[in-house]
Amino acid sequence: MCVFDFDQDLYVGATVVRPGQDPYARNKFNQVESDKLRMDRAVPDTRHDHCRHKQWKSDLPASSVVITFHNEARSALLRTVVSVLKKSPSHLVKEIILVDDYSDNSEDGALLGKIEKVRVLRNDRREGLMRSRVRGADAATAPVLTFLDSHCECNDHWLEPLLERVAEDKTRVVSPIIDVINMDNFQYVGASADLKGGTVFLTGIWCFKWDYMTLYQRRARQSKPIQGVLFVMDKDYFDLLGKYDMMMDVWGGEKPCLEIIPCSRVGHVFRKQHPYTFPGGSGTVFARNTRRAAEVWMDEFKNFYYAAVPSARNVPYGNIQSRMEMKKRLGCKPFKWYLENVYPELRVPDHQDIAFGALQQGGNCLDTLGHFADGVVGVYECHNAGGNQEWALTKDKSVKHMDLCLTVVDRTAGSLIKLQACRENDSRQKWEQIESNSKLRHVGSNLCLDSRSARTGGLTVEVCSPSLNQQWKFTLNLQS
Ligand SMILES: [Mn+2]
Repeated sequence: MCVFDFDQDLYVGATVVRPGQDPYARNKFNQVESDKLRMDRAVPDTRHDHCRHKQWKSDLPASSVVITFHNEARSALLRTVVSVLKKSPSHLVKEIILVDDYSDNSEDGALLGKIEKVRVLRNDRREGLMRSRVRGADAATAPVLTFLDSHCECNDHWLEPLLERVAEDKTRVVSPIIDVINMDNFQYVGASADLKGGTVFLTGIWCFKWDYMTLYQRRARQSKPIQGVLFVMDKDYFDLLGKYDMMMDVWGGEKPCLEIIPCSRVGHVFRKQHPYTFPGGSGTVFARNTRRAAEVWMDEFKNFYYAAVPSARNVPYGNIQSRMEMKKRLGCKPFKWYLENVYPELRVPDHQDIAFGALQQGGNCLDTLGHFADGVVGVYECHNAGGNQEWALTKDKSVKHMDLCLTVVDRTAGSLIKLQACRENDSRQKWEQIESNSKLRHVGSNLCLDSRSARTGGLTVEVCSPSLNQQWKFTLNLQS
């Protein structure tokens, strides 16, 4: 059946939220708002201007789109499928493989099987995201695989630039810029706050960024990993990399190199709480996967991972011998090489650093707010993308962002802290962590870093007290 003949009202209507029911209960996003939308609703073209004039090759390899889901809201799943069909040149989508990971209602997936190009596979027990994706990949018949989350909406010409890159170089794993679909009102908003660092837009290459983000993010907000919302790769290359572990790594936040293609945009419903659950609990699975990834790929840098996630040391990670052999067989470069050549702008802690990363207070982080020398500092919602929220406490007691240091210009309680060029032996720039690394005290004045005036002026120093405004935690304490 042509996708536009599909009876949306019948399909979605069977699972609507009843009056009195919590619209967030089932999906952790507002299902009522999702259900209201037409399956082929228009979304704004969020691409950069220069993308709109580009001509994409038409002789590209076709792709099998693999969408895995478990108890997904029907309206969201349907929009995902429809947007793939509507926004892709027909000859480039060979099939859409829906892998139903044992949803409560098998009809969620089965009914969609009537739509053109859609094939439905159903697991007979919960397998989790990774094995489900591998199952879909094994069933795929096109030369290129596209893995897609089940609550996405593809934007204009999303597929061509991705396929073009993979056609050029089969060892590429590529991804679009992920736009945000608001989980409360389902507005299609634009690029994710996590990308605020901006480097993605300029370079298009984002290797190891996810490792970095998840590495810090995990400790920073105890959150689930950033999932591979969408990525595209050559099927043979996928098989070569040893599917299962590869998938684990991708999901766990680790991959050899993922390239962002800025002219490709896909919207995704970001949720604060990921409802996708795993046998044994996602925390355990995730810890195991990331520890495996760290052990296989990160060489001596794995120590930063353990510093960020001390409890990971106690997580059994199984046998990694075959992974190490694969790494050798493929001639992978050491992690240090990637850091220096592929992602030189990533700052990793150096031997001068005592603490590193974001300086957190609840969900907020110390932020330069884009200011430079003589500017004040404030707090902003933590985005875990480094940038203006990246700080280090060094052995010579400075709190640094690049070559700017937190400076106490006036040693009286209530005075604003300024960013100034770091100077050796300037007592106005000396700080230490006190009370189990939970506060930052200015050494010369014995006053503490405080956020009480963050909204009205900026961060200040105040008489040290048990106030929550003075609780700060670095992502990574290397000497604790
Ligand atoms: Mn998702």
